[in-house]
Amino acid sequence: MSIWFTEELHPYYRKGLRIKRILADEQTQYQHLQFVETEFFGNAMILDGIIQLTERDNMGYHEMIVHVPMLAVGQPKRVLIVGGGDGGSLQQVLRYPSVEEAVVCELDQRVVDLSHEYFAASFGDPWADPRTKLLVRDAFGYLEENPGQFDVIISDTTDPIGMAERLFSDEFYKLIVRALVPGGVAATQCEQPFFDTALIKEIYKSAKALTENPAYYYANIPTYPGGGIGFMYVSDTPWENGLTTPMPPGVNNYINPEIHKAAFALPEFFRKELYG
Ligand code: SPD
Repeated sequence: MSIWFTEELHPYYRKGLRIKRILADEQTQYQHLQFVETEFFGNAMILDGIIQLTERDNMGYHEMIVHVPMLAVGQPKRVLIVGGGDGGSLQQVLRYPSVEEAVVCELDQRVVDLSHEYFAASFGDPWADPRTKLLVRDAFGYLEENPGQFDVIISDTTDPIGMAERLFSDEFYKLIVRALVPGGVAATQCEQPFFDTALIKEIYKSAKALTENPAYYYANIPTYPGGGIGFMYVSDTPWENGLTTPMPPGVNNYINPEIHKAAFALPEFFRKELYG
């Protein structure tokens, strides 16, 4: 018998994964949290019916959301991850010997606890690293309290639905840029060019009003709608600065210098929409 999990983030588009078994299924204080073992993609985390990551293809997401801003800065010391309670971005951030502190501001402790259990084989235990500081709280207040503090900020969030909607607002981008040191870089989860063109244009407008060199880039992740997801690079520092920075110690499974550069090349329909 086969069991299929079907995601319907958009009312006109569905995708499915065949699953072997349900590992955890609970309603937390904030959301419906599920972990499943899939046939092909390893363990997966699902929030409110939307696939957040799988063991097999998360590297495209985590390596790209982390290394593009980190390499552009060069020697990042203080890093903030907004969301990211699964530990995947944190694992990549901690590869940099220059990092002195990695703050993770995650709202839902259960995401951290269950990811620790079900993604241990993929992410190890980044929470045990002495440089890690986990804050279980809303990121808005934390950003407000910490202007000019971070070399890199990574917004590793869910989709803009319900309480996460404001993580895609102009107000949020203003707070992020305010929390960066001069020349610091933020990279944010910024949805899908086909399905979310209008939203991405709005976010680019905000980023452009706040910084000199924002840009959109993309990664292939088969389990996300449309087979991939994009990121907004937000900074006065050009992303190209990162092309000549050596990769941190450890193994990459997605990013390499060619992918790094090519990720900023956009399909023509979308390039025109975004950059005119
Ligand atoms: N449509 C799915 C978008 C998921 C983005 N969040 C991923 C979290 C991985 N750390």
